[in-house]
Amino acid sequence: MNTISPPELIIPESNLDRDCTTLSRHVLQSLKSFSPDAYDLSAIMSRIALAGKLISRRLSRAGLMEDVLGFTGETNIQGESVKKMDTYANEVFISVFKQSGLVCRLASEEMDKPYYIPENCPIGRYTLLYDPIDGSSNVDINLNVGSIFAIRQQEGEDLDGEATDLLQNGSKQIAAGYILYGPATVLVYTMGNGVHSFFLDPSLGEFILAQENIKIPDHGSVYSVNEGNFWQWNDSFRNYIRYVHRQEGYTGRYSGALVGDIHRILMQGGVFLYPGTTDQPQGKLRLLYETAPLAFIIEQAGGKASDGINPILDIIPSKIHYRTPAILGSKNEVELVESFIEK
Ligand code: AHM
Ligand code: MG
Repeated sequence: MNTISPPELIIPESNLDRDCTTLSRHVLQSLKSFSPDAYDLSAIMSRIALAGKLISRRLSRAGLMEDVLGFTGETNIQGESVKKMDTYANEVFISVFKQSGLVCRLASEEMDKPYYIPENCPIGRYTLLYDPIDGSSNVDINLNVGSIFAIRQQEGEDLDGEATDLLQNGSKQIAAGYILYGPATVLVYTMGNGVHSFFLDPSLGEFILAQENIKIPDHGSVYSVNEGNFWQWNDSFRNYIRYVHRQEGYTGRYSGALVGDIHRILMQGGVFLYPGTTDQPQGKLRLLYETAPLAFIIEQAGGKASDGINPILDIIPSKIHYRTPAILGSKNEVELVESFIEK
């Protein structure tokens, strides 16, 4: 039989393959399936990527445009002043899922109750949980911020609109990740099969594979915590910090924006902490769209995520905006913090 041999390649195949490994292709590749579910997840990730591109574009022009920086004058369900970028980014995520037939319901830090996209609900049974702009106090000073997301299956009919089916532990997350808006825009995700990162190539407008199966080192020199709260913590955390101050080799790094701090620790090791305080015994961070997605990432990378006693992924929230103390990072560093906590 006559076969036509492929033309000789001038550019090494591996380089081209990598350049062509976009986020949506990677999702299909890593699910090893062309099933409808795999296509759904790939399409959902593409829409999240589009949200990331839109937010990244607006952030990069923020200082040049009217009405991007500063506050809206409103307060969200958490009692926090809302920034204009918070509102914009929240609406971007809703908008990218309109007419998608994919995500029926979205729940975010900026919305009291979940938002339904009715036209998607007959076929789209997924819920997107997200923090549209995390660390938004950094926006006005041109420092890094991030978006955090998780995808869960909608279970049951949610007739009362309270979304009680979401009040389950983190093992219900089908996928989770974050987008870091730094000098470059980076998207990191997991679907329970390792942690993978993608850089936004502005000339292509695509997220291109940067690193597969990222592993967090077991040890790391960085501890990342707001030490301004020192006198509001209980003794366990104060004693841990005193210990760290006396040890050689530790260094403090805290940007006030969780995604950047976690990304540093994912890549280089260390530990991030947001303990409970006297004013807020559960800490500041919310489980469903902040700590649970990041815990999924950290654990998939071989690290550990705990509230001091229980794994974050085991915690069952009592409400959508439920908060939890958080200790995330290298396995040995998280265990060191836990060793100071009285059970
Ligand atoms: P936000 O979602 O309202 O921006 O709050 C979350 C942020 C985290 O990114 C960051 O780790 C933390 O709040 C900083 O809080 P603090 O200023 O209390 O240290
Ligand atoms: Mg947040």
